[in-house]
Amino acid sequence: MKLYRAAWSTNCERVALALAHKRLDVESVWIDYGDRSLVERISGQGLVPVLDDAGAIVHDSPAILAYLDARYPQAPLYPVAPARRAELETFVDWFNLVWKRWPNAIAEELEGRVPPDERTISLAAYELESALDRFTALLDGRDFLFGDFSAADCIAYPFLKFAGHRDPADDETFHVVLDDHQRLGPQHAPLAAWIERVAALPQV
Ligand SMILES: N[C@@H](CCC(=O)N[C@@H](CS)C(=O)NCC(=O)O)C(=O)O
Repeated sequence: MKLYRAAWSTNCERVALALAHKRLDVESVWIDYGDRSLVERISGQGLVPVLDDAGAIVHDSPAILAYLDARYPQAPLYPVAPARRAELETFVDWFNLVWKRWPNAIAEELEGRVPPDERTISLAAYELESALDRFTALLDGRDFLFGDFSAADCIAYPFLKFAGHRDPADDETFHVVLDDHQRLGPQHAPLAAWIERVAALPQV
């Protein structure tokens, strides 16, 4: 099994957590952001992560997590009960389709417009800060977002970890936005503890 990945990639880290959780052996193929030719050739698109499982090519991190869970059911990432699974999938979709738009919007303003639209930034910043309360509530009385470690933790951790720490060498605008706009207060102690808990888990 091969994982095509790139340095500092949040979406690749999702898969790195899942593969280690399932104790699957994988060869990492590190690509350069400036040269997507290899990834484009094998997957027909240029983004990472891409998984090559003995010729089965899967791209898009949520699709890779679902593929891995179906193909390798040990150490599950999704609940078996249909209602519980639907709840978790709803969280994954909310995170990707709603939550992610806020840091993306801020990063786009900072990188694209001169001068940036302050109203867009402040609205998205408000949503990002407010979401910290929701993640904290999800962790009330449990160690992981949906109880046991699951796809929800793989999906969210690589983005929420910036509330805890950022490697100073990682100065990508999107990551700086996640660092600047996710300030934890004492009320977020369960979220801070979860960040450290997931940080301590293995990754491939
Ligand atoms: N929906 C995709 C998004 C993949 C994606 O945006 N990957 C980033 C790395 S985290 C990438 O390849 N970025 C390069 C670019 O946008 O040029 C997923 O979740 O895997």
